[in-house]
Amino acid sequence: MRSLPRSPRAGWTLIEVTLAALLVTGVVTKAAFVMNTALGLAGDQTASMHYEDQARGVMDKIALAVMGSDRGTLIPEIEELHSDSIRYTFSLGIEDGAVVWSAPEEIRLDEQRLAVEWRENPGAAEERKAVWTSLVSPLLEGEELNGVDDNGNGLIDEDGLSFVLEGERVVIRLTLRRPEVNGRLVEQTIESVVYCRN
Ligand SMILES: [Ca+2]
Ligand SMILES: [Ca+2]
Repeated sequence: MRSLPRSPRAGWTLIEVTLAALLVTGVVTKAAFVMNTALGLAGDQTASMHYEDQARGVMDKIALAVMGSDRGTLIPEIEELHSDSIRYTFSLGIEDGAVVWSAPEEIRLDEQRLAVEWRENPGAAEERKAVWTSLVSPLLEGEELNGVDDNGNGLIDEDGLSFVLEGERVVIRLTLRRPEVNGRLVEQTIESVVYCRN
């Protein structure tokens, strides 16, 4: 993200500050909302803030990767369906008049459905991988595996990490969760809409 140029005048008006804040948050997280459930005990609120920070950090990494990718290289290509993984490549620049492409990369829910994994050259001998979080919920907050859209977001039985292509937009949804000592679940859900740069 680029920082906004400073105003030559002394101080910003409230409207300017509000617009700047909207622009900055809007670049990465166009439509973000956080839902908290299963809260109530004193310690839960602190834990909730911790997971919100972590969820935002992971979402920022995913969103930046998708924003930097080339729209035409995204897999899956089918629109409107949710997927628990996304593959992409991005331009490294122009050399001798031709675009030089990156190695393929993938962000996915791992096979145990607990971690967000980033992989470069997925499945190949030279695969590199990193785990971005291992606190993913198997299903998105409020969703149960029953063939019904329980949380009312238009998707049926969507995973704790999901990608939906809608034209030029990619909608990313993520729920992190951890059972607390007393057995209560703390969940944090973030939804971001990003546009590919190319
Ligand atoms: Ca749903
Ligand atoms: Ca369901």
